Amino acid sequence: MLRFLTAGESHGQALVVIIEGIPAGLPLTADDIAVDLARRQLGYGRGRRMAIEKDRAEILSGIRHGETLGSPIALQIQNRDWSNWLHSMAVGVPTDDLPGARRVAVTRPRPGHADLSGGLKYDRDDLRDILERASARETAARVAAGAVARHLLGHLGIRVTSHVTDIGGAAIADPLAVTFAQASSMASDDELRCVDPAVAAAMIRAIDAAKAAGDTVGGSFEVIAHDVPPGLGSHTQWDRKLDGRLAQALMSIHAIKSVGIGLGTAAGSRPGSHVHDEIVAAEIPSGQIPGLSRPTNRAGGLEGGVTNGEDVRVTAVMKPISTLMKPLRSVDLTTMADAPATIERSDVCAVPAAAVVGEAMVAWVLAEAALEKFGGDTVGDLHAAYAHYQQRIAQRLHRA
Ligand code: EPS
Repeated sequence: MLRFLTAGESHGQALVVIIEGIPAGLPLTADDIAVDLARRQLGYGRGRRMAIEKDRAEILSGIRHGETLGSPIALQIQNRDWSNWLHSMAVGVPTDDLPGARRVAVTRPRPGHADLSGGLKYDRDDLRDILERASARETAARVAAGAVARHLLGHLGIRVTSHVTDIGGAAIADPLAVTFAQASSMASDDELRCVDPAVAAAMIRAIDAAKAAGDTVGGSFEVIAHDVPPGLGSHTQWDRKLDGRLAQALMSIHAIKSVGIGLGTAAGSRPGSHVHDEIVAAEIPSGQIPGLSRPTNRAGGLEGGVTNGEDVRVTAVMKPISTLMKPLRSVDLTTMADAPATIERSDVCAVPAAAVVGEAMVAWVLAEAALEKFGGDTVGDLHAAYAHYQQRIAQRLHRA
């Protein structure tokens, strides 16, 4: 069983993640995790916080001499900004000698944020008690966990990438036409993560316009997993269907309002002949099933909740961030009088960063499913089971 838990407030001391179930013998360093953490910090339209942070995961346990031990892996990402919040975010009752700004309580909930519902649910006068944990800063911890999962998948030859398909209406015409090779060949410091330069330029204009108007923009991204074997997930029970598990994982990312697999919502308005992917015999397979090819991949690599050997393609739609510099109407909960919503330092657009978080969550779910199917307490056991399975499929299809 593979699982992870995160802890940490946005302006607290650190983010923490505990990962359990990674087999022994996986080579892993803090540098391996740093690559994805750096990618998550990028993106045109991010706020000033990203200039303060330089996210790096310190490995506290579970790894010795560069290899996993099979024991829980604990990672910690320091919040550099913490030094400016020692008074406001003190764990104990703050004393006057603590440095950092004296911030007034947040009492005017932002429409779209967890402020109002969280404040009522947890009975907090200062909505900061909610927004600190509701903040998407938490996704840094997820990306660290996802980087570990990505490494494990790499040992099975499975790779995961993403591309941004829409920001504020500036959209790629046919996201499914974008290949894994195209998406994964983008520079790791690409600020938009969009494969079409003309669309990327329009995205920049959309972000600039939103910023100038004191507004925010959302968009969508697609995560693509390549060289995924057939048979991950199962058709036999609702909570084992991999499409459902991927949807839950992506939907849990901050501000995500919709998730689609393959064609996604477009599948509802086409006839079956324009939705399903024909199966043809071919010497060169399109995916991971020897001797078979699928000329299209509208199913996004999932049929019956099971991977079918084609690329797994999952899209997610992100709403615009809810902190607006030109705030929407709200109510001050201390006086119950109309008042503009609170303004917190935030981002104008975080879709490119969300795409990196999406990769992490997809990598996590695929690693979970791969470990369920192939098992093993060591990476060697995992490899052996995987090789045996590939051989069995080749024999079944008379390819070996
Ligand atoms: C952050 C994501 C955003 C930030 C946050 C860091 O979180 P939120 O969901 O709260 O808007 O803007 O930074 C701040 C809260 C800040 O102090 O600027 C992230 O991805 O790390």
